[in-house]
Amino acid sequence: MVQQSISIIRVPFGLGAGRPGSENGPDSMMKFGLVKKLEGLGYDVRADYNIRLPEGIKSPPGSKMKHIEEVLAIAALLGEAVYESVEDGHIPLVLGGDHSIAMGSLAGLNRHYSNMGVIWVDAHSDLNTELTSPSGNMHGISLAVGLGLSHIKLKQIAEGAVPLKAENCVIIGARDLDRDEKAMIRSSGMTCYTMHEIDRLGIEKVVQEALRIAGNGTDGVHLSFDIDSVDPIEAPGTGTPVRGGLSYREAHLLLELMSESGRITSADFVEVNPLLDRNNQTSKLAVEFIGSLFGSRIL
Ligand code: HAR
Ligand code: MN
Ligand code: MN
Ligand code: MN
Repeated sequence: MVQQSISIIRVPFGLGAGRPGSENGPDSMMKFGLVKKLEGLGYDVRADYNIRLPEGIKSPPGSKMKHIEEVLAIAALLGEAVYESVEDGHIPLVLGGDHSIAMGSLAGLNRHYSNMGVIWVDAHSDLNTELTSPSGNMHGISLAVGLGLSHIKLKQIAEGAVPLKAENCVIIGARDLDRDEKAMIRSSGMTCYTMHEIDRLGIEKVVQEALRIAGNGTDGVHLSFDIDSVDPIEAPGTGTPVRGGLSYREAHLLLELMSESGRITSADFVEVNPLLDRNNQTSKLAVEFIGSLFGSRIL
């Protein structure tokens, strides 16, 4: 069997969020042993991408969406890196940064996969557009961009990228949705498992269904994991914590089931904010969770 290789792509960028700190996420996850953990699981690990904002890119003051030019510049560079790594046969593992960077992952992956499914694990749905965003924060619109619902199109980020199909996109863990986002979920026909459904159905059933929906007729499944999906008791180090989230055990099982399925072809881990953390517990948790996604088992 050929050894599988993971390409870690660091994106130390936090301007898509409303508060600073998530730009330190990649370094923090690296510091708490991510490479060693993945190597210990038998992967060949490359960590050669570090996506940085080029000099001189600055949004005009007063634009409704804050730091839009910076976000789009990072997305274009990340899209290139993700595309290159997946074309080279590596599994892209993108470390954020705030969740606006997912636009870059989606655009780049979209050039390689012709019909990709997405599982978006998040307290939020990130389905605002520039018209509906209550905050102007770019991390609140990234899934809308992926679905072609925003004026910002994936093809502006990576040439040839087409929108995702709503029928192959699934949100898990939602519990803080804006009014227009709720309408968007209903009208788009995508699947959203809120915490309410997780409580009623159980996380195992939800994950099985999500994998089925995102995997149905698709040639790849991208997992975009926002650490604020996890309850702030376990993951306090994040910019927009919302109580009532996934327990440690639910999040852990979710990632193990995704690993077991063999369906996940790339992943983002975003919104880890070391400045807001307590004793680095969120960074360490993220490293542990990435291990679960890549096959770490209790026994
Ligand atoms: N829905 C709100 C907005 O658009 C809050 C978004 C919160 N951000 C995230 N993304 N962490 O998941 O501003
Ligand atoms: Mn190469
Ligand atoms: Mn998010
Ligand atoms: Mn979120």
